[in-house]
Amino acid sequence: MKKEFLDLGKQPIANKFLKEDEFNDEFFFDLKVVFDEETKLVSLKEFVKPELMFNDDYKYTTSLSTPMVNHFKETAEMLKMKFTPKKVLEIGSNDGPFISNFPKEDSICVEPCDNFARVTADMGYITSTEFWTTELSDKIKDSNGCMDLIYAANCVCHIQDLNDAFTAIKNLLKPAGVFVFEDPSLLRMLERGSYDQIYDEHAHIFSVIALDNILRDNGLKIFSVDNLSVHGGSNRIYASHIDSGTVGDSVKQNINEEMVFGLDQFETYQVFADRVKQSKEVLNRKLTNLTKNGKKIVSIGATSKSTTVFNYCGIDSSLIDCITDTTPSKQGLFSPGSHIPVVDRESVNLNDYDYAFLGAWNFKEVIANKESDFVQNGGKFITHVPQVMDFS
Ligand code: JHZ
Repeated sequence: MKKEFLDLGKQPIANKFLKEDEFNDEFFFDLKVVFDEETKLVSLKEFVKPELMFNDDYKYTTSLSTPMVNHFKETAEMLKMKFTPKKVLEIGSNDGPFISNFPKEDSICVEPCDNFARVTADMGYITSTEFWTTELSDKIKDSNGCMDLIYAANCVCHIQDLNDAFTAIKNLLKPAGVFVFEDPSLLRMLERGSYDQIYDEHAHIFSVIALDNILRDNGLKIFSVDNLSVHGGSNRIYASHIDSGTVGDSVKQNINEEMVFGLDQFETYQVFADRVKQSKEVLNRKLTNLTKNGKKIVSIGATSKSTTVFNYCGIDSSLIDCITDTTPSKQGLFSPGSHIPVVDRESVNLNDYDYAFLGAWNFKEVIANKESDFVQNGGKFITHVPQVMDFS
């Protein structure tokens, strides 16, 4: 049985930055979150049609994030060393920072956002623009055979029908092949109070407990887990066919840690929901008081996460002047739902502001280093993770 524990209100498409003339037609849905007592999976109550989120207009561009480009290069080198894969497939390849580390003749991309699929196709990789399904895995199997390595980063948690997604993996994985995927960690989200990991694209937030249950139901098993710092705390899951190889200690350790925290218990999520409600009140009050006292606030990073925060906490352009973002395709547009202008960092003198909210709190150190001049001039950062606070 699925039990609801959190209601984040009406939310728009998190990555759909808008022009002013699109404000009136904006799509909203109820962002509610449920816990499945049986599989222990945390999911959205209502899924948004994938085509509304992942299309030719998708804005999140992986290669514009230098820390993530380095992360994918290191990950690719590590996987090559560990598994010496020949045939590689990446699901959700975006503009290719992971797959570009593998030879074109033996690698395949799956990317339903046409704007990014064109990039990897132009680089010379076979690229399918279909969503990841059993049907697609059949087609790839017929034309290219089975894979040694199937990889996906920040993508499996976007797939609504996990049973179909994992059946498709099983179908296309060689008997000794590995399926490696990384997504935000539910444990880190609960520890850090980072409820903004929840938005339309994230159909599920994974615990190792739930993934182990669902992968096993589909003839696969987890044999290793890496805990990563990227995206505010993620897990990299290594899975294989259920009858292949042994299970490493990291799997038991992660499951134990999650059990001790109570990720298998509904009550844990009720406690989290109370913390989220409090965080909303404190953040709204803080920004409102600062504005009343004549302070000017900017936000850094027009993230999917900040779409959740701004819409849930009722934060709009009366509280935050503008959002700076390094992604050219977001600049000149307005943030989803809250309609705050998104501008190029270079067009803003940060010293005109008293406070900078960290929409991209997951890059806190990178941003604080870049913006040391702002702090030297008396500027302060505001974050809501792990709790609402300012710091310099
Ligand atoms: P970032 C996206 O989430 C969406 P978002 C997606 N669903 C997902 O799962 C994760 O990524 C992986 C900008 N920036 O990475 C660049 C600055 O402006 O936190 C980005 O637009 N200045 C696929 O959107 C944004 O912030 C900077 O100094 O929550 C960061 O987005 C830096 C470092 C970044 O992902």
